[in-house]
Amino acid sequence: MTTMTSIRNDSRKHGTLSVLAMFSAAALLALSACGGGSDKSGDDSAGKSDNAKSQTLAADEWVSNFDDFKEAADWDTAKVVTLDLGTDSLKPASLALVAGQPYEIEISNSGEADQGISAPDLFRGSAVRKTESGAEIKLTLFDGVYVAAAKKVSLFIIPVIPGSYEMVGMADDKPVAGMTGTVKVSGDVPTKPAPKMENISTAGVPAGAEDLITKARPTWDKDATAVTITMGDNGDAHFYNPKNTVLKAGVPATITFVNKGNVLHVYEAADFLKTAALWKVTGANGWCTGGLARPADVEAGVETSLYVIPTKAGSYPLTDSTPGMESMKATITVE
Ligand SMILES: [Cu+2]
Repeated sequence: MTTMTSIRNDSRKHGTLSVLAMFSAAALLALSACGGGSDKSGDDSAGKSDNAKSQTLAADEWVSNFDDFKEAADWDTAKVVTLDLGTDSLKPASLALVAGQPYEIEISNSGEADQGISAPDLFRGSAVRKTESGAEIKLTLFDGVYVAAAKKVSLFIIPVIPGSYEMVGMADDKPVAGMTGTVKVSGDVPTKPAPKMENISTAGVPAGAEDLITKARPTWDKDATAVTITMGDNGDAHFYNPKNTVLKAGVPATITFVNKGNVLHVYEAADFLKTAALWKVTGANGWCTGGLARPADVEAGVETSLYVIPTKAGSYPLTDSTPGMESMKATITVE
């Protein structure tokens, strides 16, 4: 499987899943909805249903080329929309968005406890760039955004597939009765770029991840290996400390990246993260749950924690491929 290996390496180099996703998308073009202009696939049998599918989000589909939307968008024109998590209510209970338009959804929590929203269908049908939760959090196919009491989290998102999507208010990992809302995405499916719809199984979330997390969550604090990886810079020398972090397969791990340096550093550990079940990634103001973690920026003075369960033994690279950061090389070893 030389081809697969080279694709994987390539995707790691670029720091995102997009290369891998695009290759798979090309192969699946004939089978999946791709918006307008997909006729050239030459597969007549798939043509008609493609069109219908491109108007609504089919079960188990997601916008796999989210990165194309992120790159094409002019984020200076992002519309700011606010959503408050109040006591037992979402304010407003309905958000009206337009497909293809970049948004910053500013989610505040005026309640007294930590709360969040779960909206996995909206996220599947959108290109989600990131959240800013007191740390940059980049997740693929995640399900929830949580905000600490009295804090704010920004969600940078481009809705892609029009439709009506449910938001469910969450506290203590449970839906809050009556705390529901709707995101109505109007307009047409964008064509530049056009969405590449894939089955969610192509996203690379390890099989059984959700069950592993559900079982581990109640006793996480007691069971988890807590490790801190410091990111630093000393003149031209940039580094992670320690050089090797050892985890155990099947044992929950809370990995905290702390940037004690003066400049922004990135964690890239795609090969490791593809084998890890993910509970959440946290910043000072909130966190996001589920899916697959992608490389993210950690600004000077910031810390972020990844709650994961490694599932596969191996030695995995941790790098920052930003030019000038070549000295940032470390290893995550799973025994
Ligand atoms: Cu760096």
